[in-house]
Formats: sequence, C-alpha cells, structure tokens
Amino acid sequence: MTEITAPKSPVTTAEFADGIREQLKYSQGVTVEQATPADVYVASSLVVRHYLQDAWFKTQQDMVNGNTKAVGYLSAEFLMGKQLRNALLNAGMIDQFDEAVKDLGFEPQDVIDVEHEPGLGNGGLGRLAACFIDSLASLGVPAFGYGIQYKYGIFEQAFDKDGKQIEKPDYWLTNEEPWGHIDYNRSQKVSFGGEVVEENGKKVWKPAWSVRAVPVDYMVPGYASGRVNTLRLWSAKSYDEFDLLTFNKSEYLDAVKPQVKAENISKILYPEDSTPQGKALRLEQQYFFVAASLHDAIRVFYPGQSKPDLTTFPSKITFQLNDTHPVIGIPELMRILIDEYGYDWDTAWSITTKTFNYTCHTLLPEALEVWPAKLISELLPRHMEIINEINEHFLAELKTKTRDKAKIERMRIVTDEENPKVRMAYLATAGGSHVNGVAELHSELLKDVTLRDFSDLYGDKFTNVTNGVTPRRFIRLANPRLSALITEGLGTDKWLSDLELLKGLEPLAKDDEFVKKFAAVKQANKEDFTAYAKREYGFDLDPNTMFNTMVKRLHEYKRQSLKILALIAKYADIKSGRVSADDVLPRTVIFGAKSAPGYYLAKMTIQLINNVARVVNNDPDVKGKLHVFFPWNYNVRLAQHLIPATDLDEQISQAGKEASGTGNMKFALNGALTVGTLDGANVEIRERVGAENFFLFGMTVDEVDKLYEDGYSPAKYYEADPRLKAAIDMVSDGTFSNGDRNTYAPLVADWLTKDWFMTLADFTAYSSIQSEIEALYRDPLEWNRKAVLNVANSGYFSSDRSIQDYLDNIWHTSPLA
Ligand code: CRA
Repeated sequence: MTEITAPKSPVTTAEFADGIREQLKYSQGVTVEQATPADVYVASSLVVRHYLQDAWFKTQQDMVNGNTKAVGYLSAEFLMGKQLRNALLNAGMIDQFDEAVKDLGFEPQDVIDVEHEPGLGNGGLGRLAACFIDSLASLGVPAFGYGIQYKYGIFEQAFDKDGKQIEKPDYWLTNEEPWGHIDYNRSQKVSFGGEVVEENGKKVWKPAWSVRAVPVDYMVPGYASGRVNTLRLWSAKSYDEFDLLTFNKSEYLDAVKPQVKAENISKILYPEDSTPQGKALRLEQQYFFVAASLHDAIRVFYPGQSKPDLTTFPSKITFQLNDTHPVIGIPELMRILIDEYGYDWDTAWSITTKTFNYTCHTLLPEALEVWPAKLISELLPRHMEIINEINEHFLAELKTKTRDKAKIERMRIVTDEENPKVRMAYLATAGGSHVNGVAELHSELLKDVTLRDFSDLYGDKFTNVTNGVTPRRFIRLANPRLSALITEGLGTDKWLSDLELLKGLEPLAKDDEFVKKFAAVKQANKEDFTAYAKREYGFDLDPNTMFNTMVKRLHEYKRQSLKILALIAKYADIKSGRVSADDVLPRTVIFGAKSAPGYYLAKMTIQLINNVARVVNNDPDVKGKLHVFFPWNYNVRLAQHLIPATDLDEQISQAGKEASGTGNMKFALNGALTVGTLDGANVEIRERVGAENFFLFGMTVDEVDKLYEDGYSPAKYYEADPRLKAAIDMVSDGTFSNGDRNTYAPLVADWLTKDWFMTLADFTAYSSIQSEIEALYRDPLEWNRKAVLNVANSGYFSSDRSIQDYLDNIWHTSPLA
C-alpha cells in the first residue's frame, strides 16, 4: 500500500472545466469554440488563482494578526520558471486540470507550452530565490518575496551562422500574464536626487524626482501546506504621464521624457551574473525595490497606524538581503526611522541591525559590490550622509574592540581616499545580525579570507546555510517517472515534503530489479529528451550514448574551457589514430550557457563550442562516437527537460571559486553521477553520496593557493601534456574556424599566458578520470547502482532543509500555527 500525502484538490474536474468556461467568457471574451491554447492557458491560470484566493487571504491574516515573525526575502532576482504546472502541483489540481482541459477539447501539454517563462534572474542566485519562496510557503512560514518586475528578463540567446552568441530582448510581457496581479491602490512613492537641508535642526531630504512603485503580486502556493504566500514584484510607473505644456508646444517626445525616465527603472534585468554592474541605473533599481518593500512592510504590519511603534518591527518581519544588491535597505531603514518617524540614532540602529541579515553568494573579490560615494550622494544624498555616519559609529566601535589600527582601516565601510567608495558587503555585515555563505567551504573561506577582519571581531555573526533546491519542481515536475519509482520504492510520496526520506532507497541500490527499473527510467527520459531536441532544435541525438552535460552560465572560473579542451583532445586522439574509434565510449556532450553580453572571452568560448560541435558532428571518422549538442537559450524549462536525461554532470570549477552551485544538487537528485572538483557544495554532495560514487579530480583550494604563490605558468602544462598541446594547437590552427588562425587567438593567448583559473593545470587529472568514468559506464548495472545511491543520499539538498536552517539559526521564526 502506498501512502499518499499529496494535497487534495479543492476542486472537481467538472468545476475546473466550468471555471475555465467562465474565465474564457468573462475574462477572455471568447467562446470555447473560438478559444486557442493561449486562451485556455490564461483561463486555467485564473481558475487556479481563484481557488487559491481564500488560502491567500487566510495566510495574510494569520501573518498580520498572529505572533509569528514573517520573512522578507529581498532579492533583485527571482528566476521563477513557468508557473502553471507548478501551481497546479502545489495546490493539488494537476489531474483536475488535465481532465478538464481534455474535456474542453485541448491537449494539456499545448496549454502548458504557451506559457512564456519569466526569466527575471541570471542564474543560480535568482533560481535559489525562487526555490526558497517555494519552500517557505511549503513549510507554512509567512513570507514575502520582494523584488522587481522587470519588463525584459534575461536576454533570449541565439547563435549566428558563425556560432557567436546574439542577444535578443526577452519581452515576456508581450501577451497577457495571468499570474501577476497589479495593485495600483497599494503603490509606494520612491524618490531620488535633490539635496538635504536643515529645517529646525532636523535634516530634511528634498528629492528632485519620484517614481511610483506599483506592486505586482504573485501567489506562492505551498506544497500541501494550505498556505499561500506573496511574491511582490515592483513595477515603476511615472507620476507625470506627460508634461502638458511641452506637449502643447508639439514637442511630443520631450513631453513623455519624465515617464520614460521613471519607467526605465524596472525596464530591464542586468544580464551580469556574479559580477556587479556599477551603473547608476542599477543603483536606482536597487533602491527602488528596497525602499518600496520596507514601506510596504510597515503598511502591512501596522495597518492604518500613523504613529506605529516601530521598535517592534524586528519581531514582525526579518529581512534577508540576497547578496549585496538590496543592502541600500540598511541606510533606508535608518532614514525611515529617523527622518520619517522621529527615532533617535541609537534606537534606529538597534532596530535596523535586528531586522537585517545578509547572504553572500560569491568569493570573487571583483564580484563584491562597491559604489562610488559620489554616485550615491547624487542619487541618494541623505543615504550617503547616513552611510558616513554609520561608518563613523562603526569605526568608533571598532576602537573599543581592537588596538590594531591597520585592521580598523581595512574594515572601513567608506574608504578613506580622494574618491571614497562604499563597500556594500561591509555595510551589510556591520548593519545586520548574521552573515552566511551558501555552502560549508564557501562559508569557511568567507570567514577566513574575504571577511576575515569582521569574523575576528564579530565571530558570532557568521554562519553557514548550504543551498538547496525544491524537489517539487526539480524532481516531481521535471521527472515524473523517477518520482513514481521513488514513491513505489519508499511506499509513500511523503518524500516530496521530507526529502531526507530518500535515504530509504539506499537498500534498494543492492536490489538488481530496482536498479534496472531505475535504468529504464533514465533511458525513457533520454528518449524524451531526444524527441525534445528534435522538436525544438531540429537536432538528432542518440539516446544510446552517454549523455554528458555541462549547463550553467559561461564564466571562466566555471571552466567550460576544460571541458571543451578535453573533448577536442579526444577528437584529436581519434583523428590521429592514437586511439581507435572502436575503443571510444559513445558520448553526447551537451552544453547550455549564456554569456554576459560584454564578456569577451566567455563569448569567444561559446563560439568555440559551437564550432567544435559543427566540425565534430560532421566528421564521419567520429560518427556515433562523439557528438556535441549546444542548445541555445538555456533556461529553467530546458533544465527541467535535460537534467532528468543526464548520465554524467560536470561541476569542474576551480576549487574555491564556485560558492555553492545548485545545478550539482539537481543532477544528483535526478540520478546523474558527477565529475567534479572539491568546490562549493560538491564537497558536501560527495561526503553524502560517498567518495566511491563521485568522480573527483583536480587541485584543492590549498593547492590552488600554493600554485598562485609559487608563480603559475600555464605554458609549462601545455608543454608537459602532449594531448593538451594537441588540443590547444587544434584551436590555433584553424580546425574550428575554417582555417582562420586568428579567430581564437585571444582565447589561446589567455590560456597560454594567464589562465587565471588554472584550466591547464587541471587538464591532465581531468582527462585521466575519464577512463574511470568510461569503464564504469560500460557496466550499466554498476553505474545505475551508484546513480541510485546519489538519489538516496541527496535528500539533504532540499531547499526545505535550507529554509529550516535559516529558521533555526538566522531568522528564529517558525511556521504559522
Ligand atoms: N552565480 C554563485 O556563483 C551559487 C549561487 C546561489 C552565485 C553560485 O555558486 O550557487 O550564487 N553567486 O547561491 C552570485 O550570484 C552574486 O553572486 C551565482 O548564482
């Protein structure tokens, strides 16, 4: 008997179908006969919202009226992925939807497919935020996600005929978007610029211009919790639609300028991933959503009160700063408390430091945001005054803690130089209660290296919360076959809300019958993906080869170069006759990666991968042995198709550079084996799944540091390994550029003279582990046994566990009763 704990549908199939009919009629204005899948999609989404409405009200009421502190997750990015199926799953209505839609004469898949995924994030950080709000709702913790409703999300990637990346705008709001409810009646005013004057001994900010922040609310239904939280994304609107005087003078374009300026704020997501963009508009975006959110929280928790007692604010809501992007919230809350509500500095500081906590998501020093004080002064003059004052108070406090003057200097929030800068990570550390990294190794390095001085003096603030992913989207929705097998194996579907139960599969790894069923699931997923690749990309895959995947943003530290060089070396092995094609394990190498539009070497790497694919895929000498597939526009949807179909996953960043990674977790949970370095969460994955079930290679953090110290010379490695030399020479000699030797010259020069992330130094180790991988893959039963053990031991990597860690160690709050 299988125990079923999945949520029960609040609606019958007939009611769902009636709901769709009604929405088609009254919202869409079409008859069932006229309706297209796009109409049915909108109507169905509205039906889901309709049935979630009461739970949404109740969650809000319980939050405001009860004593459970809420969580405000402040994030510049929420990479949500498609909404409809996820909402149906969490609310228990999948079957009713499927049947109702069929009854109306439509294919459920066609309806699901019309949804354009909201790409309001770059990669890991934004997707993590989306997993976290899913888990908060699923655990029943009252929470808001607060962010920006960008009009254009992450660009749509295409490749031109030379294999270069081109970026196309992602205007995801082209068609009706039924999930976001725009609430003009709860807008907030956000101001910028101007000056600070003194009036009656008080500082008064006289801003130069303001925009209207309008909330767009997304329901976030918890899985089987009966709770529905809110993702509130702010959209910028102008107060002055246009200037009538200018308009009357027939200067029409000038007349709409103020509107354009205001609405530009939420127009576009910056496409940089783990590197900051020091542009004024970016700071405007940050302040815009944070200021609106803080005022919104005060409105929500002190309804109708003109003189609320804000000393209780930290007991109403705790704000998590998702990286440094929302850190301007610290001076903003100080300003609100002092200027708007009349609190003194010390009271305001005590409230503020209790309200905020900060998560750091990177270690790359160049990725920590630093703003010129001048820019902040121009845009937010009052905030810059407050930041300077925070800095002064902080330095004074430091003097009571240490006599080490050099240390105190190093810890300045505002640097002491001709053009001072504000270090946002330092401001966040000083202005919040806790600082956490996103995997054990990362948190250690944060404490011991990046924020060493801070952890010396404020050791108690530092903690770790290892990232996690939601099993609802990334196992249940992405991999229904594996989900069914897990439920069968465990005799319950409870693992979907308690992922550690996967441990119960461990004994089944010894059961050959179960392992074979698991292998059959993987094979069927590979066949599905093969059909998907054909349908969506016109590409032929062979599901009887090993599917070897590397999907993530393109970044030098992630080392897609290592993968492509190893692939070229293998190709060269066969071409030169060093290795017989018959001895090569047939492999399909799948890449997915977007590059920041201005990142020169990353874009060149994309071009190289595409051209290696072109050459290899058209070479009869390697036919059936090596195949390269680089689907463009990697996004959440593609991830959901590809991850369940992958045999071998690549997590090969230079040790100490990938803060955590979350793709690594999704692959392990879907039964891929990992080849990886001791970096980020790989370390913890390997610990849990067992060293014998993980392909480890490469230098450790200490070895990397030592090599930097000793002086790293990549050319030495090029000379020492003939296979590496052959691969790099093949890139230089025009094999992948129609004979042109200049095309990749900058990339090759970088490898041979700089190679900052030591790709060449790790090449030999990476190549030699491949034989181990291939030997194991030739033994399907053993391979799949290890894959089952990966699934069984990865339950820790649920975002539910991450959220529980935040609750216990940082937020100190709990689910609603
Ligand atoms: N780029 C890290 O690099 C991490 C995610 C989520 C990143 C990843 O290793 O898994 O955050 N960092 O914690 C980041 O965005 C600003 O820094 C990422 O997504």
